[in-house]
Amino acid sequence: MFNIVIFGKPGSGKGTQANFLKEKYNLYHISTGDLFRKNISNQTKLGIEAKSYLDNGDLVPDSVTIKMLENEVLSNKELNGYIFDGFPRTLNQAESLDDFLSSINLKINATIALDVNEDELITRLLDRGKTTNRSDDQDIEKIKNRFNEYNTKTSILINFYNKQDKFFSVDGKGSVENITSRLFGLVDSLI
Ligand code: B4P
Repeated sequence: MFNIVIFGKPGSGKGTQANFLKEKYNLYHISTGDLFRKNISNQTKLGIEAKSYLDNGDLVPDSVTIKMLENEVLSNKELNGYIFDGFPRTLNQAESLDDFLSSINLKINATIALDVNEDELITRLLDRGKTTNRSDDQDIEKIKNRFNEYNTKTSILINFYNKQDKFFSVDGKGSVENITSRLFGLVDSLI
């Protein structure tokens, strides 16, 4: 199996590119953001708990997120691997993911970051906010809070995966097609 973490700041295109990667390499795509939004729209207990965090652009507590991720992996085992989109986002999540995967004889093969500057990200997220009902995309202060969450809690994972020789960065600016080609080139060289 080949398991990928797709990594980057909010709006860097993780979800967009994960959709192409999953098709080409027959991977199961797990987006923690999408899982939370599905639970919120179905008004499940998990969704009710997560809603205020998403609305404010805060990270949902690890206690909730890690269990949800593990259940999703265990329920979907048939494909060539997993693409983890938006997970891990804290050191605790990254360590838990390594421990959990190792308990089922799997590991992360590569963490691939999409590198995009914050000005471009603000433009992308506000644009999406005009056409969807995502409240976290409609307010610049909430977007800045999401960057702050990334900078204080998530960016340390670059070092975590670098130490394991699993961290790769791809230029995330330009057309979606060009970025997809860069990602395919990188993954082909690693498989
Ligand atoms: P996510 O759903 O992961 O949202 P994201 O980081 O904003 O999006 P992504 O990077 O996937 O960007 P996308 O491709 O959509 O998280 C939302 C919230 O959920 C978090 O703030 C947090 O509260 C919670 N959460 C999720 N996971 C968690 C975890 N592990 N722990 C705790 N909390 C968690 O692209 C963005 C936009 O850019 C789109 O409109 C897209 O069309 C556009 N775009 C993409 N590529 C482009 C390109 N090349 N050029 C121009 N536009 C582009």
